[in-house]
Amino acid sequence: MARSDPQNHAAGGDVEASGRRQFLKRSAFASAAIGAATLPTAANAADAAANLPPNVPEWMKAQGAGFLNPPYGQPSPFEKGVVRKLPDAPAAFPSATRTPLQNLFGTITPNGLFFERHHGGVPAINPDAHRLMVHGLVDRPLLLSMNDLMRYPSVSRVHYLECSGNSAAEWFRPAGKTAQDIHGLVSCAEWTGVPLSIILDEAGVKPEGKWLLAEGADAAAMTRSVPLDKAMNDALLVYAQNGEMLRPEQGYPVRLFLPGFEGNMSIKWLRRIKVGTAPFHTREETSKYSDLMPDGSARQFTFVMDAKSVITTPSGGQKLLQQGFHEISGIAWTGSGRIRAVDVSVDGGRTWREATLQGPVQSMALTRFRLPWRWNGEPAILQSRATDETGYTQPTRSQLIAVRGQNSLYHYNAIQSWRVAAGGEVTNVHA
Ligand SMILES: Nc1nc2c(c(=O)[nH]1)N[C@H]1C(S)=C(S)[C@@H](COP(=O)(O)O)O[C@H]1N2
Ligand SMILES: [Mo]
Repeated sequence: MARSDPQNHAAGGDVEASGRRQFLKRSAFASAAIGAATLPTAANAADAAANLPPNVPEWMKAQGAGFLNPPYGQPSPFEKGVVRKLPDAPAAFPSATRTPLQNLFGTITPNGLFFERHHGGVPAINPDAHRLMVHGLVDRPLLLSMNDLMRYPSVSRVHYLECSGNSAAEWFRPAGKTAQDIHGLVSCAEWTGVPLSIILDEAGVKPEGKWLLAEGADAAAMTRSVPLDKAMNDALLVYAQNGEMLRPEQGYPVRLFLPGFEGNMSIKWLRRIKVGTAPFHTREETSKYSDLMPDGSARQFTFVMDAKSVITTPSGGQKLLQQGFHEISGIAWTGSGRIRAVDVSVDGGRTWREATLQGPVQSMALTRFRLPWRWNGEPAILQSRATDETGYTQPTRSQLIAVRGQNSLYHYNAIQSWRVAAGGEVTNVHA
């Protein structure tokens, strides 16, 4: 089939994935108007043809492989290019890896591809040796083992998580090449855990308690202040992700999860919650995670992530192999509830069409959008623009910069532009 060159796939899984979609469409529509089949490029094209219908392929003539040992499943070896992106330069200390958004489907990020952001590396924590302490302005301080925590009533909810530093390099120039480079610090999962309100009620927050301090058990001792309202409303103490216990890199054995808030506040490896009267002004909310404005003032406690979207197919680094039908598809999200609409432009924002949203559209979760498109082979600029249930619409780059200036790093949510060249190559541009 089209997937005939695994080396090429490893180097640029996005291009190859686009080839695969072409192949699937050809299969579905047989020899209809979609376009002529591309022959495999492998040297052994004759062998490949011998495995195509109506012939019986080699792999039907012998017993298949046995079970894996260790018996934890892995993707097909032909998908080996679909991986988290490590930092470009080997760093003394690990910082972040990015999700290959252009290779994913639907809205759930597989656990092995969920982005990572660590300020002090990943601690190795034996859950039996871990405790969550709840203290400060409470009637009954708690010291909870994982067994204690997991006895409380639990919920499962689908939510995205985005680092507020996502897309930060785009403040200045078109820096990233792929959706993974530019938007890969967002992922989405089904989280399971105990509502924080249950644990706070158990401890009994005193009337003067208004803010929490949440602290992680990593070398960074990542520490943030959380308003009590948020803690009582929808915050979770999460121990499972997409049906299995958290991965070490996502905060095993327990993390705080604050839906719709900047990722930094969802403290991993959570060891301590202290109730106080006011914010604690920790390092991570004074020197970092504040936004320097054009007038020299700094915005602090910018918790809610504004609406954002990106077209993942086609996207930077991919190549349209032929003219004619292509499905434009991408993801949209907002920290203010549900996505209400996504508009798509193929002419750099002059005209817009409303995309179809894949339901159910869940609150503070990635939402998949799709729009059919016929590419006439001429250069095009593809954009998506998300509007959320509050009526807020994702800004253009110039609208965003007009308000925020270019002194800050966090909370870049401008409309992304992908240029499709006449040859089909897709690149990141600032339109
Ligand atoms: N204890 C601890 N919690 C942390 C961090 C950290 O370095 N240490 N990084 C934060 C940041 S900046 C982000 S964006 C998210 C990333 O979560 P993930 O690695 O599960 O994607 O975790 C947050 N929680
Ligand atoms: Mo982050």
